[in-house]
Amino acid sequence: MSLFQTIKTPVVTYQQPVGLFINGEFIKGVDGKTFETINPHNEKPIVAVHEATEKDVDIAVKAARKALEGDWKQTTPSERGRLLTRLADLLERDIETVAAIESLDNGKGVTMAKGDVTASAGCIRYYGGWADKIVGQTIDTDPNSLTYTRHEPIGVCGQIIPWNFPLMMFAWKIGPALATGNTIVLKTAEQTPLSALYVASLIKEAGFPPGVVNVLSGFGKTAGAAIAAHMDIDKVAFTGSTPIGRQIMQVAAKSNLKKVTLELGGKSPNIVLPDANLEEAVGWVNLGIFFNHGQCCCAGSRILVHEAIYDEFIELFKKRAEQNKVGDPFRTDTFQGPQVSQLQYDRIMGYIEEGKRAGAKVVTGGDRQGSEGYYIKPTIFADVNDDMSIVKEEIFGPVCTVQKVRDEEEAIRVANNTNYGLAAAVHTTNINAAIRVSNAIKAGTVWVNNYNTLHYQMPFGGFKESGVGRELGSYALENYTEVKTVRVHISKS
Ligand code: TXE
Repeated sequence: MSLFQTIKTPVVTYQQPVGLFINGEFIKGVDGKTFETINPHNEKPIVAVHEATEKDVDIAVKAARKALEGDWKQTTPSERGRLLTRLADLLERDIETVAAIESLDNGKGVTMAKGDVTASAGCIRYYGGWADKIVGQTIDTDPNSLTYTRHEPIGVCGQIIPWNFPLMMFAWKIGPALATGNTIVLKTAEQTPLSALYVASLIKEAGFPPGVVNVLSGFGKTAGAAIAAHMDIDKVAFTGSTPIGRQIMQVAAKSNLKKVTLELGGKSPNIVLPDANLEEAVGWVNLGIFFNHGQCCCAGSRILVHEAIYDEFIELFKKRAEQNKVGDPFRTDTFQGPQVSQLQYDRIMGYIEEGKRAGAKVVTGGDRQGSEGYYIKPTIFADVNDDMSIVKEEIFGPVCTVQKVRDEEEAIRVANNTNYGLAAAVHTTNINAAIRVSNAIKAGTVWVNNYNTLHYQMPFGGFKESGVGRELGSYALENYTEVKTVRVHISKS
C-alpha cells in the first residue's frame, strides 16, 4: 500500500500521509499491517493507515534517542522556539485541510474543527514562546559555594492520546515537550489517526530535525502498551480512560519507573444557584455537556440545580437542547455531529437504556438520530438518584442528569460525591457564593458563570482519580524537565 492517499472531502481534496512517521520519513510498519479508519457520519472506511507494533515502537524510540543526543541537543532554545512558531504558522496556513480531516475522521462539526485548529496553533506558538525562557535558580548557601539548578529535558517522551480532540491533544502534548528540549514517540488513537499524520508532514516542512517527533498509528494493547513498558522511554504522558491510566502507571512502575502524567475521565458537576442569570446559565450548561457531542473529559454531565428554580430550569434547558443542530459535520451550522465510533455509540446507548430501566425520566432525547451514522439525540435525564450508573459513571456522550439540591451546602456535598475531580462550575450572581463554592469543590478547574472555556495559558488536570499532573500553561513545563542541582566548591586560592 502506498504511503500517501488522495482523499476527497466536501471541502478539499488533499494528500493524506498514511505511513508511520519515524525519523522524519513516512514508512511502512515492520510487520506490514494496516487498519482502516471509519467515517462516523456514514460508517464507511475513509482510508487504511499503516499500523505500528512493538517493533516499530522500538525503531521510533531509537530514532528519538539519536535525535535527543544529536541534532536536537545542539539546537538552541531560541531555535526550538522558532521551529514551534513556524509549525503553528503552517497549521494556520492549512486550516481548511486540517479542519476537514478532523471532521471526516472524528465527526466534529467543521466550524468547531476550525476552532480546534486555531487553538492548537495557539498552543504550539505559546510553547514556542517558552522555549528560551526555561531558567533555573542560583542558590546562595554559603560564601564558599556556587549552587545553581538546570532544568534539563527528561529525554525520550512517550505520548498516548485519545480520539475526542485528535489535533488538540497532539498540540497539548508536543508543545511543552519540545519547548523544553525532549524528543517524542507519540501514538494517536486508533479511531482518529489522520490529522496527526498530516501535521507530521508539517513538522517535517517546518524543519525539525529527523527523529525529534515520531508519530505512530496503532492500537492500545500493542503499540500503546509497548510505549508504557519501554525501557528506553523516560516519561509517558497519557490522556484517556481511568482504567487504562491506572494500567499505564503500573506498567511504568514495573519497567523503568518512567515519569508518568495522566489526564483521565470525569463526572463534572455544574451547579446552578437560584440567583443565577438563568438564561445565560442554561446556555453554558448546554455547552458544558453537549459541546463536542459530550466527548469531553471535563463535560458538565451532572447538573445540580437549586430547588427554587428547578422546574423553570428544566423547561428552558429542554428547549435549548432541542435547538442544537445535530447532523452532517460538513454543514457549517452543525453543533453536534456523530459519536466517534460504533463502540462509543453502543456504550452511550447502553447507559441511556440503563437510565430508563432504573426509572430516570427522559426530559428530551434518549434515542438515536436518523438511520445512518453514530448520531444520538441530546439527552437530558431528570428524577435521578445518586445510585444510578448514569449519575456515577462517565458516559462520554450527549447525555446528562439534572438533580435537585436544597441549598449551597447540599450542592457542594453532591458535587464532591465522586471519585473524579477534573472540573466543575457554579452559576450565580453572588460573588461570595461563587468563591465559597469554588474553594469547596475538589476539582482541577472551576468555572464561574461559564463552562468548557479552556485556554492553553491555563493549567488543566485532575484532582482524585481524574489524573496526575497538569497540562497547559507554565505548569506543563514541569512535566517535561528534570531539575539538576550543581554545587561548586570555590577554592580559597
Ligand atoms: O479509551 P482508552 P477508549 C474515556 C471515556 C470513554 C472511555 C473509553 O469515558 O468512553 O474512556 O474510551 C490507548 N496501553 N475517555 O476506549 O482505551 C488507546 O489506543 C497503552 C476519556 O477510547 O483509554 C488510545 O490511544 N495505551 C478521555 C488511548 O489509550 C492504551 C478520552 C485512549 O484509549 C492501552 C478518551 C494500553 N493498554 C476516552 N489501551 C479523556 N480523558 O479525555 C488503550 N490505549
